[in-house]
Amino acid sequence: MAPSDLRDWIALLEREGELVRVEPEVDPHLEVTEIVSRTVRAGGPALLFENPKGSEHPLLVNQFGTERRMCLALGVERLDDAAAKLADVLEMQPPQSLGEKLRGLKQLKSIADSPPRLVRKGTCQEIVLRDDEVDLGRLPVQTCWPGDAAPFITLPAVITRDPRDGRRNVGMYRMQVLGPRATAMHWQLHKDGRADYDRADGRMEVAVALGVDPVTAYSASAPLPKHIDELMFAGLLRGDAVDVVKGVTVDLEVPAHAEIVLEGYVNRDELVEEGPFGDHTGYYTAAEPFPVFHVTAMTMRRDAIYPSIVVGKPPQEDAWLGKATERIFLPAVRATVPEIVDYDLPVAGAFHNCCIVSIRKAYPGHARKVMHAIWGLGMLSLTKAVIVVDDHVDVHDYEQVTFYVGANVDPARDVVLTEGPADHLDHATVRQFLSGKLGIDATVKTPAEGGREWPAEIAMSDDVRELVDGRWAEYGIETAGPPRATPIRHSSTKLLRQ
Ligand SMILES: Cc1cc2nc3c(=O)[nH]c(=O)nc-3n(C[C@H](O)[C@H](O)[C@H](O)COP(=O)(O)O)c2cc1C
Ligand SMILES: [Mn+2]
Repeated sequence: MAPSDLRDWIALLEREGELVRVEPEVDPHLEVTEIVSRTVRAGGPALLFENPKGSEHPLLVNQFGTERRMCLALGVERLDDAAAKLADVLEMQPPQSLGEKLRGLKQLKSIADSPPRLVRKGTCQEIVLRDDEVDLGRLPVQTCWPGDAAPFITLPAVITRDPRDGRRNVGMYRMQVLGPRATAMHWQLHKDGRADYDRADGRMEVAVALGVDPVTAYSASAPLPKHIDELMFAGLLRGDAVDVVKGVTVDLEVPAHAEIVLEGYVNRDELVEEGPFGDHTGYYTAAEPFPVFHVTAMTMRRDAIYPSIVVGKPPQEDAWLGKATERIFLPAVRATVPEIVDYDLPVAGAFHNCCIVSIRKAYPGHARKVMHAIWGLGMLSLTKAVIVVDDHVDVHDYEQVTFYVGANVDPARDVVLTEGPADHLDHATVRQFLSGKLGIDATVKTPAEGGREWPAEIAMSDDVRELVDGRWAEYGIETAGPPRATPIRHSSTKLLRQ
C-alpha cells in the first residue's frame, strides 16, 4: 500500500535507508540546491534538512530522486506495475465467466472507492493563521538558482474548481513568493488550472497543499484530461481514497493530512511579472505576466515539514516524476493508438522535446500516422521530435535507436516537418507557443513506401549462441559484467513482400 501521508512516507524512507537527516544549518538560498544536485546525480537519498536557515520548518527534498523511491512512493515493484492498475480499468470488458465477473466487481469497487472522502477534521488544520497572521517568510522556501527572481515554492498541489461545472483540478505550478501573503501562480497556457482561471469572472478561489502523500503529489504533476480529478486518480493509484477537509476561508476541499495549506484567491487580470526561474528546460525562463495569488489563510500541522524540489538542467529529481508518467500513461496511449508497442521520453529531452515510439507497422505510411497521433494526444501534442521505430527495437536503448535512425533513414524520404503547439517555456521557437515538429521514420520501408530490397540484419545463429553460452566459463575470458549474448533483432520481413 502506498504511504498515507508525508510522515508515513518519511518513516518508510527511513526504514528503507532512503533518507538522511541533515542537522547543520543550511541555507535554502542556493546552498540546498547545490547539495541536492550533487545528491541526485549520485543516486543518493532523500534529504530532510532539519535546520534550514531562517525557518523553524524542516525542508524535505529529493523524495522522488531515484527509480526505487518512485516505486516505493507508488507502492509498486516496478513503475509498469502502477500502469497495470490503470490498464485494468481502461480495458474493462463485459465479463464472460463468474471469475471474470468477480474480478470486474473488484475493479468497479476500486473505482467507486477512489473519489476523495470528506472528513470533518484534518491534521492540516491543527494551526490556523488568518489574514495578517500569515507570513510565507516563515517557510524555508528555496531560491534555487543564482538568477532566480525570488524564492519559489516548487512542489505545490494547486487546487481549483472549473467555474462552469464545478469540477476540481489539482496541478503542480511553481509559485514565486511576492511578499508575506502573495505569490505568483505560474499555470502555463495549456494547463487545466489556467483554463479554470480563464473561465473565471472576477475572483477565483485557490487552495495550495504542501507536503502531501507522495501519490497525491505525483498526481498533481500527471497530465490527466481536464475532466478527471487528480485526487480521484490519486485514490485509484493508492488503492485508498484521499481524505479531504473543507478549507477554513475558501469553499474548496484540501487534503486532510497535508503539512501546510495556503488558501486564497486570484483576481482576473491582476497580473505580475513572474520569473526569471531556472527551469527544467535547463535555462532561465524569461519574466512573463502571471496571476497574483493572495493568501487568506495558512493552515498547518504542528511542526509542519515543507516539501521542495529542484528543477534545472536534466537530470534532476523531477526525472522520476516524468518517468512515472511515461510508464503510467502507456496503457492510456495504447488505448487510443493500439499499434504502439512502447514509448520513451528521454530525460535529457526535458520530456517534451523528444518521443521515441515503437510500432507494429502494418501498412504504408503507418509511422507517419503514429507521429500525427502523438502530436494530437494530450500533452504529448507539445512533443517537438517524434522518432518511430519497429516493434522489435527497444525504445529505452538509445544506442539501438540511434542505430536504426542512421541505418533505416533516407532523410529525403523519411523526415516529416510540420507545425503545432509548443511548450509554453520553449525558448528556441520562432514564436512563443507555436513550433515546427520533426518526425523521423526509422522503420523498415516497404516497396510501397519507396524502399528498395531491404537487406537482412546480421545476427548469430541460435545454435552457436547456445554453444557459447554453455562453454563460456571454459574460455577463461574475464568480462566486467556477466557476458551478454548478442541481442537478437527481428526485422519484420513480412513487410518487405507488400
Ligand atoms: C516539479 C514540477 C514543477 C512544475 N512546474 C510547473 C509550472 O510552474 N507551471 C506549469 O504550468 N506546469 C508545471 N509543471 C507541470 C504540471 O504540473 C503538469 O503539466 C500537470 O499535468 C499540470 O496539471 P493540469 O494538467 O491539471 O494542469 C511542473 C511539474 C513538476 C513535476
Ligand atoms: Mn488536470
